[in-house]
Amino acid sequence: RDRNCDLDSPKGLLYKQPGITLGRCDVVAVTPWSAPIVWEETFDPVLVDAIYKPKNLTIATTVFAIGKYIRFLRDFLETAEKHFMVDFKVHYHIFTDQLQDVPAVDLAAGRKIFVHQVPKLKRWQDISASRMQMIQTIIEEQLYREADYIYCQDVDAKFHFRWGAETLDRLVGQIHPWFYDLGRDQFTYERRPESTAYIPPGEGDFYYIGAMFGGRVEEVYKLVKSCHENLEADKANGIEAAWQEESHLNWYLLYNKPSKILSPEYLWDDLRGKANVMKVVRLSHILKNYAEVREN
Ligand code: 2GW
Ligand code: MN
Repeated sequence: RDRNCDLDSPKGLLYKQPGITLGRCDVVAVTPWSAPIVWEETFDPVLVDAIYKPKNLTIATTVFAIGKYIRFLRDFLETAEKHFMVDFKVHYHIFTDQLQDVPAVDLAAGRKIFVHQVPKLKRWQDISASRMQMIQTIIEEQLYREADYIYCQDVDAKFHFRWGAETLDRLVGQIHPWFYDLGRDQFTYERRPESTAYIPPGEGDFYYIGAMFGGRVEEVYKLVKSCHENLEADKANGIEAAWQEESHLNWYLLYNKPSKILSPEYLWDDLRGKANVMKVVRLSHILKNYAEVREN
């Protein structure tokens, strides 16, 4: 297995010369620690595919479909087959309490579904937070051997446009679509110093969404292990962070800077219409009837 991420120069591939003065001027495409922020027109998809395809990578994606959320799984998978890492080996790892209701979806060659049974926890806060521990376990038991990259996603979303290899990197965070244009003082970080997810006023880069994080398997392992330990430490102290694992994820990514950041194109929210900075919507959270899907 090729675990080496060096970019080989693709031979004989024609593409536009990289510019050093032109480019998108309406968005920031690099962070102050020099990590790319990925937007349409900041990369050439043909070039990106030519670089990554020969590496024979396996990309795992985890998705949880517990209780009523099983209803979102078919659209997630069917649209992923059209737009998510097309022509790459993708292993979907589905965590559910309803094995028999996992839809049969036609998968392209080299793509597979693995189903893992998990219990249905009573509190929704525990359902979303328990993902950190379950992802840690699946990495230990299987993904260290079987995958190069792992992307962890919410199920209540649909793909609409290319979501491809331009997202691959060591440690990848996703800008939350509700906060991308706000100041750090408005981010819903955990603000109580008693929590291990505490972020003091005056700190913070972006508000990252809990619905998507990813990267090299060994890097995501460190992330989920840390978040899981901090969730447990808080529980032992009788405190629960404002947005559960999303708060811990934000703490982790503030002090362990991501090497690549995805613009809101990569996770938008149907509630928000379309924003001018966005030339495409690649994946969006669907409108859902919260009261109905969340009652037991
Ligand atoms: C049930 C009641 C209330 C909330 C969630 C659930 C629930 C979530 C469930 O019954 N079954 C289930 O499989 N889930 C999984 O958790 C599912 O994969 C879902 O996409 C994910 C997160 O829950 P969701 O989509 O309702 O959360 P969001 O999108 O409204 O919220 C964001 O903030 C959350 C903080 O806890 C998470 O960080 C989430 O990732 C964010 O998108
Ligand atoms: Mn969601």
